[in-house]
Amino acid sequence: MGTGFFGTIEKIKFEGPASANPLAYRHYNPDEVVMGKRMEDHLRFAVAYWHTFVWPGTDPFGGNTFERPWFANTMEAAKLKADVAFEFFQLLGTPYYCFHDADVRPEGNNFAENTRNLNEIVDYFAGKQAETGVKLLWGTANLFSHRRYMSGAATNPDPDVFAFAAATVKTCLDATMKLGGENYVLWGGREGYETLLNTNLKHEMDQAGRFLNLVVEYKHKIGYKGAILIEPKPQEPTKHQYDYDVATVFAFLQKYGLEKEVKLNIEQGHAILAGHTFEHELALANAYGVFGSIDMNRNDYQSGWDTDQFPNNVPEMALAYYQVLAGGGFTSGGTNFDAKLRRQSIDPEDLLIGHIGGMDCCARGLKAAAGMLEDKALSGPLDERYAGWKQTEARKMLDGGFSLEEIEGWVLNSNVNPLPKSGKQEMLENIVNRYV
Ligand code: XUL
Ligand code: CO
Repeated sequence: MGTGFFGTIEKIKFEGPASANPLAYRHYNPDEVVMGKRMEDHLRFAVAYWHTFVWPGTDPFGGNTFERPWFANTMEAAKLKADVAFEFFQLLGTPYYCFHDADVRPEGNNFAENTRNLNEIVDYFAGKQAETGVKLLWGTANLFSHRRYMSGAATNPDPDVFAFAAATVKTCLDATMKLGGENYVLWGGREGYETLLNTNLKHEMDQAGRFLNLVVEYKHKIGYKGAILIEPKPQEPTKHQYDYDVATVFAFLQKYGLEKEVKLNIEQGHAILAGHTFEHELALANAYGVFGSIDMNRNDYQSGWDTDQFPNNVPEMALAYYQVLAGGGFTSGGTNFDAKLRRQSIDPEDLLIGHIGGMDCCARGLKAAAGMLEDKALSGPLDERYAGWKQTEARKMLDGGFSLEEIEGWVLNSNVNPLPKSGKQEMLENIVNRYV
């Protein structure tokens, strides 16, 4: 017996591009083979528990617009929420989900109560996962909503908060491992500052470095095989977040000796907030060897804020999946929809429709990206542009075989006299438009 929350809606099926059924996939066809791999195995979709089942539709001017029967701080409500969530995953056919501890368990009065509640719900989830085959893409700890975290968690001036947060991450890593979670994510919720007037920046960075080292040490101690991922974001909630973007996080990882231990979960909307394109952030993570997973949710380009909307811009997604595929595709990572409905979308079916649209757009982006890669439509011209570096002298310049004086000698003796060449941007943009 189901919960009845989604009424008579049945499992969402692929009906092809001509279908006008809002409760069908037009492009996401899990078994379709793209570049030798099933679409489902490429995209590895995950539903975000928090936005889909916890967010009540508030904004700064108004309270809840969503009324869900599980909105109560009790274990009974948490289990009803889990029942609905797993029904939802099955209706959509999404293979994965993600959660924060605070999304899934009632809030307790202290650490011991929180842990007891989390463990009870983890056992409940384990049963649901076994029943349905749905898997955990990543777990994480909410170290930002409770008022104890108002001045940060790992970077709080108060060591008691650091300790509470560290102990909480331990329990969440235990929970993630128990549920077979393939990654553990740390987004630096309130790890940042509002004003330097009350902030010892160097002390806080050292705290954050120690905190992450503790997590990595514990991961190895318990033999957790999943990836530890940091999710960059430049601002919101704090004015300046320490994990600003991929470049900033990589420098942080290097400084604290973690660049081989930790990878990145890159969110589309956060990349835009940082003044980058999503593909820039993905390309940089690939270049540094720290790409892990993605949160595929966009912002409203006019609002300049983190609106966490479902993706709907196929050309942007094609360029994003191009980077993902060019880097070899996901290993432990996947495509998590860290996306919420608009607060007027109050019907249960809206939850499905939001995800269906996002999944269809991702599928179109993936197919376009695969087409470009298979045809070498972009990599061909790119290889040609850099072909000069295959020459003997060029290789010597790069691999240390030439000093500055030797380069001077080569330029003089061979009369090196470069001629400018077209960058062909418009031609390349037109090529992309042929595929999307
Ligand atoms: C916040 C955000 C988080 C993380 C998980 O902007 O993206 O939901 O994805 O804590
Ligand atoms: Co996110």
